[in-house]
Amino acid sequence: MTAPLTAATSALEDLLAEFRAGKVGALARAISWVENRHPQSGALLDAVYPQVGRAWRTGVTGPPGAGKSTLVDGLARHWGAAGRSVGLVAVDPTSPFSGGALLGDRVRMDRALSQTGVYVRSMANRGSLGGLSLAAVAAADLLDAFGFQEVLLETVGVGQAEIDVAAAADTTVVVLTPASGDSVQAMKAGLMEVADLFVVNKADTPGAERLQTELEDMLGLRRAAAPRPEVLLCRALADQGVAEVAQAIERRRAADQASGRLEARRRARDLARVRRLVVEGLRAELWHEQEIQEAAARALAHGERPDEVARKLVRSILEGIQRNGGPA
Ligand SMILES: Nc1nc2c(ncn2[C@@H]2O[C@H](COP(=O)(O)OP(=O)(O)OP(=O)(O)O)[C@@H](O)[C@H]2O)c(=O)[nH]1
Ligand SMILES: [Mg+2]
Repeated sequence: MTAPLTAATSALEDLLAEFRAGKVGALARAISWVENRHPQSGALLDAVYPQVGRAWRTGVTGPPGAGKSTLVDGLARHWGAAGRSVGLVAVDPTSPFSGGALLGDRVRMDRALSQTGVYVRSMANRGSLGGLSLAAVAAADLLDAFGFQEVLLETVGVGQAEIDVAAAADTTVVVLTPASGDSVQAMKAGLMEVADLFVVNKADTPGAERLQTELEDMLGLRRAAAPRPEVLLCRALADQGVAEVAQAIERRRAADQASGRLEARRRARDLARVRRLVVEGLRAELWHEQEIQEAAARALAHGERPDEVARKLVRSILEGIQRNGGPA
């Protein structure tokens, strides 16, 4: 067993050396490691952790087709032109009607790629939702540790996992469009709670001002105490209003930094991540245990109820941990 272990260690060391030397290829490989749950990905993230925390993270979320990629592309170009290095994680859109959305994203983002200092990485929307979120957040950490000053995270805001990813940012931008029902969808999906800033995109189409007013009214009712999100109009496709969105993001984070809200949010983010990693780790460790599966199958075959079986199993697992001296 010595040889494979040594090989794994040196693979990690080689990757780290190249990563620290600023090689983009090493960054790409590092992200693949976390995406594919490479056995050394935990050690990799531990090793770069001291360099994490310098970047500003902006999450951009919203319904499919709202113009998130177009806006993100504009923000990347805006910050790139201002001399800031930008790293971008786009969690692949799943909109069934677009089919070629990923390719579309790549084509639109090529403009950003051609700008020096902008790195774009797409991640596949596959595996468990929790796994996706964790991989995307880990990718953001890697971009941060690599030295990018601005880290952008694009996710489709339709499910809880995407909202979690958005909540993993320092500042969360929710993109909506005047297309009917978007404001209702925003409330339903819990996007109202995660948003630090609303962008009403496609303001060249009818109903944009009305949606802006609706959102402002809702925010006035719901969020009187917390800092109230600004609601901006934007035409991302024509690059109109994008600079204003960037400035609003900068205003918001300066305010959150001054108030201590940013620090609190980063702490909450780390805590949530530990919690999810623990759950995921336990699930991976335990559920594959042949014994547990067999015990569950036996109990069910004896007519025990699923809830009862689960309770008993949890109790016996905890007893096992205590016999072994408790958690480390
Ligand atoms: N009219 C109009 N169309 C826009 C605007 N911004 C983006 N679009 C178009 O809206 C469509 C979707 O844009 P994307 O940027 O791919 O939207 P998205 O939210 O990233 O989409 P998914 O990632 O698939 O959820 C594209 O055809 C864009 O050209 C805008 O300001 N006005
Ligand atoms: Mg997109």
